[in-house]
Formats: sequence, structure tokens, C-alpha cells
Amino acid sequence: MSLRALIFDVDGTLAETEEAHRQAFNETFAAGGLDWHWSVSDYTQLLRTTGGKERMRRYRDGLGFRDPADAAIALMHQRKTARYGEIVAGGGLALRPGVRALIDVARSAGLRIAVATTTNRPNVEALSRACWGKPADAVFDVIAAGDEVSAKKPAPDVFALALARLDLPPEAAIAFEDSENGLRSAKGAGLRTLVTPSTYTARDDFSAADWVCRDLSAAHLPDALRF
Ligand code: XBP
Ligand code: MG
Repeated sequence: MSLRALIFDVDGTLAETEEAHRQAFNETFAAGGLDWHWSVSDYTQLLRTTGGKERMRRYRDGLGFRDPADAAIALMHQRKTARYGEIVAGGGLALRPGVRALIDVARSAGLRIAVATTTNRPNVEALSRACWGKPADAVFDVIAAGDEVSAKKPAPDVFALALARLDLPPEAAIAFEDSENGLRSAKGAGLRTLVTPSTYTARDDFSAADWVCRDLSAAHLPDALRF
């Protein structure tokens, strides 16, 4: 079956966003009077739990505490999302090499472009506006994000949702990921997957990937992605 769509992870794949997420988490904790602070090495471990609310609950559980309760974490996560949006809107975030050109070339070749991410929809919007100067709907044909699925990556649900919205079987698409959790999710949905490791995922196991490329520049792409 011919290639009809590309499905992109967001954080770490389209852009190196995790430092902005970490900053937003830490500033939200401080503003809420919570004495949590996630260092780069803490965050490298914490990223194994996908989803911001899930990550905060996991951290609380690891401390052996009951507080903040899940409802308070959900509220704090809303504030974190707002803060992340401000940080991204403030500029300084660039698309990773090759991303813009690959999407443009694929679109010109008639492919559709989708997103399958663990992050919230407002964060996809913030990134699209900051990096493309357009709303997310003008950049992506399909967006499957955050809490739209009950089981986040490494479960296959979010990639399966993107495929369902594209109305395509997995053979007609290629997934782009930067993390082992994302790779497991995409492979679980039956997708061929290209991994481009990011700063926080360089030590992950990508042995299940169809391709591993240092970035998405044309020179590094496999033949399947030459249009
Ligand atoms: C990465 C994540 C996200 C972000 C934070 O997802 O695990 O949780 O770190 O975003 P992906 P939220 O690489 O699949 O985009 O706080 O909105 O969850
Ligand atoms: Mg990612």
C-alpha cells in the first residue's frame, strides 16, 4: 500500500520542548507553594511516565505522600499548561532540523499530516503558533492528543486514534518518534516508525525502530521518505 500520511509525535520530535515543560512544572510548583523542584536528571527519569498529571502523581507516590491529592494535581497541571503556553509564546523554541521541510514536501506530494501526542491539545496549539505562525488545524490534518485516550504512550491508543481519524490502515502511514515509550506506542499500533533521538531520550532503546536518524533533514531520511 502506498504512503498516504505521516504521524508525528510532538515533544522531542517536532521540537526540543521538554526544557520548557520542566520550567513550567517547576515554576508552577513554586507558585503553588509546593517544595518540588525537578532537576534535569530527575526529569530524565520522570519522563518515563508519560503525561504531566501522571508524572506528578508518580512523583508524589514515589515520595510516599498522599498530598497533593489527584484533584489538586489536575488543577496544578492546568496552571502548568497555561505557563507552558506563555513560555512557548515568548519565543526561543525552534523546530528540529528538517521538520518544516519534510512536512512541506510531504504535503506537496499529497500526503496528510497528523499528530499523536501525550501532551495536551493547547500545547500543540502553542507550538504551532510559535513555530509556524498558524493555528494547529492549519498545520495538521488530524490531531490526537493528551487526554483523548485513557491509556497514554507506551499504549498504542493515541496512534490508533490518529489512524482512525485519518481513516487509514497502519500500512499507509509512517510514525515519527523520539522516545522508547513513543516507539512502543507506534509499533503497537502497527506503524512503521522512524526514531530521531532527542536530548532527553538519547539513551533509550530504539532497537525496534524501522529507522533511526539523527534528525529529519533530507540527507538523513530513508528512501521511503524521499518524495
Ligand atoms: C511527552 C510527554 C508530555 C510532556 C508534558 O509527550 O510525556 O507529558 O512532557 O506535557 P509526547 P503535558 O512526546 O508524546 O508529545 O504536561 O501536557 O502532559
Ligand atoms: Mg516525544
